[in-house]
Amino acid sequence: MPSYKVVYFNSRGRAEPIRLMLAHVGQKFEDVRYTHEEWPQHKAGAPLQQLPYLEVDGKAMPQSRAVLGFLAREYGLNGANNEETTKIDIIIAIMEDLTQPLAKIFFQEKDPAKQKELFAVYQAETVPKFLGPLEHMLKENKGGDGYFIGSKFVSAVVKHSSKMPCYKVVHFNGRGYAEPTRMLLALVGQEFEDVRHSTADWPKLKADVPLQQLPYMEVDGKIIPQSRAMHGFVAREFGLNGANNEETTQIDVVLSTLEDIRVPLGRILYYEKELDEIQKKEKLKEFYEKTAPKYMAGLEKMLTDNNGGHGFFVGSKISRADIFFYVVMETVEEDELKKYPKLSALMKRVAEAPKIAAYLAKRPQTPW
Ligand SMILES: N[C@@H](CCC(=O)N[C@@H](CS)C(=O)NCC(=O)O)C(=O)O
Repeated sequence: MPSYKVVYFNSRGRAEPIRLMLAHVGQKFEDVRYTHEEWPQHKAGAPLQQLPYLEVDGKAMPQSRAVLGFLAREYGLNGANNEETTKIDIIIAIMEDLTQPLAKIFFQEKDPAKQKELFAVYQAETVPKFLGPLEHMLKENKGGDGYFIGSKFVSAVVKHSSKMPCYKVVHFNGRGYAEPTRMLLALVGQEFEDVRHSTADWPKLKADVPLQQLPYMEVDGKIIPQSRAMHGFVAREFGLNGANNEETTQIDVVLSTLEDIRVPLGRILYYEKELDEIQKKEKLKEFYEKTAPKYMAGLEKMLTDNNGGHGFFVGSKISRADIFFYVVMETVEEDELKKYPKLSALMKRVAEAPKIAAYLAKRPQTPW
């Protein structure tokens, strides 16, 4: 019997889905909870210097989403086929879109009156935008009287036909959230229609788009929203998501670590519109000094741990992890990436893979 230990603070937070999953499957675990006073003395020894992590027989696994995926696959709770797994990924991504703005409202905004105002907008606009489609997805399975995914689940996402599937990727005219999916399709030689909406057209299109946001993908006319669910679907479909649970989990760890870089960087570069050029520069300096190094060093180590870092993140061929890495590093400053020799060399290896090189040579040049 493997021994499990969940390490986190004394709260629900990012550890609770992991604890609930272990409780649900009846797997005993040690529930380690650090106080905020204790944390500094444990931080350096924690993988990626953050919590939560799971220890399985003494081996530490970081990134809550990767841990949850690992357990779900281990206990058969991650869908019975690619369509079900994709639906699960869509639901998890919706829950993230639903909860992410709350951090900004309650942790970043210090003025209580402003908090109240932002929360009212959140309840009036964000909550229905995501809960409406979730209710619909639940009802699609046994009228909504069971769970999101069930034994009689008929895929609402994609139905396979015997002919070549027809792919369409819909986004704005930028790389952004759609680029990992476009690059994976290019890598496997699967043609796709590359639909790019202008921001000028967006207000009149928005109401008819799934979850009122871009990107989304169409496969044989069936819709897959949420970028991570999109590239997950493609990666599983074409065998680029790891050869076993260990490899798939390692890919998830890499993806989540890259998200820990991409999200705060994207916020500074694109979303915090109130920042002037000087403030932006200061924030970027702080990001590159304080936030990026632990994740970049963590990635360099993950790469080095596989074949000495001379190949790819997982196994012996390019996977979804390397493609996502390439896309995120396109927004990281070149001089910062140069500090990590193995990662820099991987960037080059991915760019030089023949199908990727052909795709990069012909894709539209856009600022983001
Ligand atoms: N979690 C979603 C986030 C998608 C998202 O934030 N999309 C933005 C563009 S990058 C959008 O559609 N913004 C336009 C709007 O909300 O009106 C994903 O990964 O696909």
